[in-house]
Amino acid sequence: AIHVNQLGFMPGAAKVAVVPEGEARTFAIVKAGTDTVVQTGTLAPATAAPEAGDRVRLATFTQLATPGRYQARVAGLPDSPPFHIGPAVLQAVNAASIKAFYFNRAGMALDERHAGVFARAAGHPDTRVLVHASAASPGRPAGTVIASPKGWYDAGDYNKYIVNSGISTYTLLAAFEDFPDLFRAQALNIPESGNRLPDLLDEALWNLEWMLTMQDPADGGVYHKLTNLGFDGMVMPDRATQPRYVVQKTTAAALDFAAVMATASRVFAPYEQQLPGMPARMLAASQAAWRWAQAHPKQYYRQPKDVATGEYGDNDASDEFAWAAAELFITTGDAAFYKAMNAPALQATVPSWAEVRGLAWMSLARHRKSLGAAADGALIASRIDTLSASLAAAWKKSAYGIAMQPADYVWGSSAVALNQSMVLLHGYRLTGKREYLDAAQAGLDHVLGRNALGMSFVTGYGARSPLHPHHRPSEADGIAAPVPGWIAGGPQPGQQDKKDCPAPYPSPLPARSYLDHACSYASNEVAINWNAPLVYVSAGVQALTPG
Ligand code: G3I
Ligand code: 9MR
Repeated sequence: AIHVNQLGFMPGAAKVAVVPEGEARTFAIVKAGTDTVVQTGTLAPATAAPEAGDRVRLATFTQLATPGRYQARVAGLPDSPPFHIGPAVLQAVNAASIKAFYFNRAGMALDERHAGVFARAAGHPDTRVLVHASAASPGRPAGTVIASPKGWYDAGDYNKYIVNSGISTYTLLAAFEDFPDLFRAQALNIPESGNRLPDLLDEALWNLEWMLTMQDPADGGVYHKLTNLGFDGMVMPDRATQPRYVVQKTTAAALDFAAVMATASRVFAPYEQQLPGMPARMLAASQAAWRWAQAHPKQYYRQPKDVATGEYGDNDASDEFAWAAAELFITTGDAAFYKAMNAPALQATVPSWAEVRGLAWMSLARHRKSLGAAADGALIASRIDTLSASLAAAWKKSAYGIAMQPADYVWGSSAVALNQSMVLLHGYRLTGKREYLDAAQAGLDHVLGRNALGMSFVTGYGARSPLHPHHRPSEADGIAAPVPGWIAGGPQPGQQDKKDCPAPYPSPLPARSYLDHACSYASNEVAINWNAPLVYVSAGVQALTPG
């Protein structure tokens, strides 16, 4: 089959489809459902894709810029799924990818006016949360009851994890910092819509307010997670009523918290009137968490024996230190924080929940014009440019025309592609090198259908998208369609859920090891840290693609 981004392209975007190796040497683009040819072209030479076990050719039709609905056609193959070209093609998926966070809100009933058929009762008020023995302190001995309401459920499960909330919330705030006009004009139909705060910031605030409650006011330490002892069954939130605990303070939680609160305090600063005192409160919380981490630099997460939920464990906090330092430097201007980053020794890498040094560099790049003299502007630019160049080199070599390498197919591979695109968009903003923008577009194309499975991984978007994500509300709500706007983790060969799945995976190959079954938490779960870069990239491609 021919694989293509199933939503479509901005008129000025690079436009590519993937065609299996065969007799044909040419392709055509037709008006969807007709024989009207609007463009023809030559297929590129076939190249091997080890991650997918096949050989494919690229069909490039970048010149086609006339808005419309099209299909790619190659002799001997079925036409591709239809796609659009137009300036608004990404608006709906961008809005839906943010609305997904609203659908995962803890402690709030989703009413019909905002949630439509996905309306549901409130779950997890989290107003009576127990301090777990692993988190006990003199002021809060084990069994102390605290309130820690709001926030988003992490994923397909109903727990709330600071480390993963950190990168997710940051990425939404970063999208706002980079593309404010787009988000100021956006209406998401969430309960806060119309309240003089952009909807994206209202959504982020729902989680920031929860995060603030995860800090122990006595010492600035931050609990790693708020969780049941074990995972819930496949039930709606209001039926999941196991006791909830805050578990262990960790260095990673404190530093991710410090980074996000420092970021939030500058993003919300212009909204002081709407949120009196909030920016200052966030900055103070950030600084207290930073001080706690300085005093506890190696409190790594160790899952207690009686706790079985997600770990988000990480035995290296050096990148979290650097990230928190960078955000505190940007927000306060205090050169001591830049020093603490140890910038000359810090490389840039593609971000993930466990690996956040790249976030430091992206934030510095974004604010480079207003940083104090302490910051090395040339170094900042070179870190982003070097990482972008290496991603672009991989993109050029890859058979499917993406930056993804076989080893990038890990748990949450969809988000690896999108975080690569996020880096590349920064590279493009910084250098204007067109190939960075095109490589970023390719990552978006990958998750929207230009992949070996021919699937858009975003629920409700594209001709073929996941129907059975590992997402408790989607399974338990009695509605056939999954909750829309969620990106599935995507293919990866680990198959850690095999024992829980009645159906076998179709293939062990990295790019094909995927099951559209609710059992498959290792390939078909949804998660806030995978949706956040979808928000960023679908906004960035929209805002930055010229013409
Ligand atoms: O770090 C190693 C690396 O050295 C090695 O090369 C690679 C090879 O597979 O594995 C890496 O470890 C992986 C780790 O993620 C770090 O990315 C593990 O194999 C992999 O099992 C682990 O997956 C994590 C998964 O939880 C299981 O712990 C995912 O990243 C993480 O996104 C996921 O998060 C879960 C939460 O725990 C609970 N809520 C749902 C959420 C999404 O599934
Ligand atoms: O639902 C859980 C999912 O959120 C996690 O990512 C995953 C891995 O930690 O675990 C899922 O829970 C499964 C558990 O690990 C094993 N028994 C079946 C559970 C799914 O219903």
